Amino acid sequence: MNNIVETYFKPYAAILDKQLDALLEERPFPYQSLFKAARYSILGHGKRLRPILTIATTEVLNGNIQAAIIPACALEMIHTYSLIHDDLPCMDNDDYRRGKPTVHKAFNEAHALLTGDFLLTYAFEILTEAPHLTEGQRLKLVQVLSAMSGAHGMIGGQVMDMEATNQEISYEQLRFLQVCKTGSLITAAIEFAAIISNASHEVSVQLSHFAHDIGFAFQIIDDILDVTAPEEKHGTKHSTDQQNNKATYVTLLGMEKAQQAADQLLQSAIQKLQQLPCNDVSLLANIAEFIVTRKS
Ligand code: GRG
Repeated sequence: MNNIVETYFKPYAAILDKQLDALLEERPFPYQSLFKAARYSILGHGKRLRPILTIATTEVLNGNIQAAIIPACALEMIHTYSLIHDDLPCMDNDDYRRGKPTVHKAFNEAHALLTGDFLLTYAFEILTEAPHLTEGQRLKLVQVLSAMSGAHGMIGGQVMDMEATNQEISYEQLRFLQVCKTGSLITAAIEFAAIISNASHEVSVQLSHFAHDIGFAFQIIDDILDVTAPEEKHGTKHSTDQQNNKATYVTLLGMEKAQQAADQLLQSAIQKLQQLPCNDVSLLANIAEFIVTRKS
């Protein structure tokens, strides 16, 4: 039984929460509502998959885990900003996220927009000051995060996703848009660890293939859960993809084939791990398995 959630996710989620709490400390600023909304959106909720992938990959590569904490927080800030903006009425118009009202419902639309903007800009600020890293490593982290979250990564993916609403798209179009939209930040999480650990070019490339497989599997399972467990996933009884009339792996492949595709990607990801020159890759294999077997 894969109990990686209890043994790894929960302890590191607590460490990440403590760090995020300190980074977003609420003080009597005249604009303190911004910090209130940021804290509301990011603290205490979410699986923390991306930051934990950075920490776990750093551990597998024998890197300095302390050096991975701030970069991991930066990733979670970018991820949270993307969720806040994605939930806005001009995009998916969702009322619930992470088991509670979305930021624009709990505050208002302008606050949600600005809170997302704040987390986006703050992520880069904290990266430039991240401890235990050289200037060169910080610069590479900034390069990777901006590339993966920008036009050729997450934002480009979101644009394709928006334009595909109410349209028939092919499996290949769906795969490409999801690799950009969802896969990019998962790739960034793994590439972060390679930078922090000074991994060789060959190891970085092999890890990016692993990241591709788990990112792809993550999205397929996300689509399955949208149908089978919408309440656990969104806090509502309805499939948001169906409501928004979006093509998903489930609508294009059917439930059974979508599950088979995720299982195959898990096997492929594990094979890639086994080719790494590392003593023990079981931590990453367990996280890959969690991605495919999770229930929310
Ligand atoms: C608005 C710039 C902009 C980008 C949005 C990634 C994204 C692009 C939007 C998220 C929409 C969405 C629900 C995509 C499906 C995959 C996904 C990212 C799910 C949420 O990630 P989890 O399951 O969430 O890791 P938690 O809450 O656990 O962190």
